[in-house]
This record gives sequence, structure tokens and C-alpha cells, in this order.
Amino acid sequence: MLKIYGRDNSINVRKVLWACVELGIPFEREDWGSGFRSTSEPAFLAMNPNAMVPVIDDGGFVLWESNTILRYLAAQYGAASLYPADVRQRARVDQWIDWQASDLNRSWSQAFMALVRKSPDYDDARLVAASIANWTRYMRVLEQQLQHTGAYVAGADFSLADIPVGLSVNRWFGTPFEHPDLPAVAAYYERLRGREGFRLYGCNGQA
Ligand SMILES: N[C@@H](CCC(=O)N[C@@H](CS)C(=O)NCC(=O)O)C(=O)O
Repeated sequence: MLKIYGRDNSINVRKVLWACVELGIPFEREDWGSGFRSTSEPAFLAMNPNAMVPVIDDGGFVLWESNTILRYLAAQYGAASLYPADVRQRARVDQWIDWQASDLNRSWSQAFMALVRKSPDYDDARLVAASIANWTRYMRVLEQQLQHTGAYVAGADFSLADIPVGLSVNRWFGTPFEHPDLPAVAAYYERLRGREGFRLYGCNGQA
């Protein structure tokens, strides 16, 4: 059975858990990471030298990096609807997965660490304001895209990209500051609530 290593309050672990629900993959999970077993233990470092969760072990095939894990699971467990075989459609899904990891995810870190984690190391009002401004700029890009598709981030159908992007929208609404009105994002969030994977793993953690 697929083994998942990582605490389920981590946004990156929750991506994998949500994907397993979408793909109907049974799994076992072990708690590792902040608050649980340390990822600096040699046994964990042997699986992921970055000391980060999630890691999966699929019948001896060990893999880390959450978005790579999503792509692997979709390809291996055959949900073409989540990760299309058509090269251009697949590239569109990849575009939004990579955008979430490289741009959106980076934009919120200062604001999230200060306002949700309440970490004194991040408590700099000027930097928090800059982070919110940058985060909002990316969320407006998402708003525009969702207005265009009228449904999901890569088009009319739910895809693998909606997992990282949906978790990001959860983080947006869960971070306390004055949010601008983004009606297509709000409607998207409601649409995601209809999915079992989102209800189970999309909105239950803090990380
Ligand atoms: N690029 C990595 C980032 C993973 C990451 O940042 N994981 C965090 C939790 S969200 C972590 O392992 N933190 C250390 C810990 O929990 O001990 C991925 O997407 O898998």
C-alpha cells in the first residue's frame, strides 16, 4: 500500500492526501515533521535529504517534492481527467501547478508567518504589507483566470492543478487581513467544497 510520510496539517502533505482521494488510492500515513517525529532523523533523511514532508513510498519507489508526487500519482494511477494526456492540455495544468509553487506560494510567506503563525521573526509591518500586496496581485491573476474558465483553474474541468491552487485559496481566506472582493475566487472556493477530497484535506490544517 502507498505510504505517505508527513503531518496532515502541512499544506504540502495535504496536496498528496487530497490527490489520493481524487484518484481513489488507499494509503497509510505516518506523522513526521514539526510537532511530530523530526525529519532530521537519519531514517527520514535517507528518504529525503531536504528534511521536508511529504515523502511517499510506493512499493519501494521513494519520492519527495509534493507537486512531483501529484504528477506521479496521477500518471501511475491513470486519471487522465486530472492530468490530461494531450500535450497542450497537460502543459496548461502544469502551468498552474508551477505558478502556485513558484509565484503564489512565495508571495504569501511573510504575511502568513506574521499573521497566522505569529512568528516574531516575520513581524515587520512594512514587509507584511508588501507581502499582502504581492499576494493580492497574484490572486487577481487567479480571479481573472477563473472568470475566464467559469469553473476550474485550468479549464472547465477539475484537474490536478486545482489541488495546490485550492489549498492556496484556503490559505488566502484563512489569513486575517482585509481581503479585496474576488467573486470568481469565492465561487471557486464554494465549488471545491463539493469535493470529498477538499472537505477531508483541503481545509483542515494550519500549515
Ligand atoms: N518543495 C517542497 C516543500 C515542502 C515543505 O515546505 N514542507 C514543510 C511543511 S509544509 C516541511 O517539511 N516543514 C518542516 C517540518 O514540518 O518539519 C514540497 O513541495 O514538497
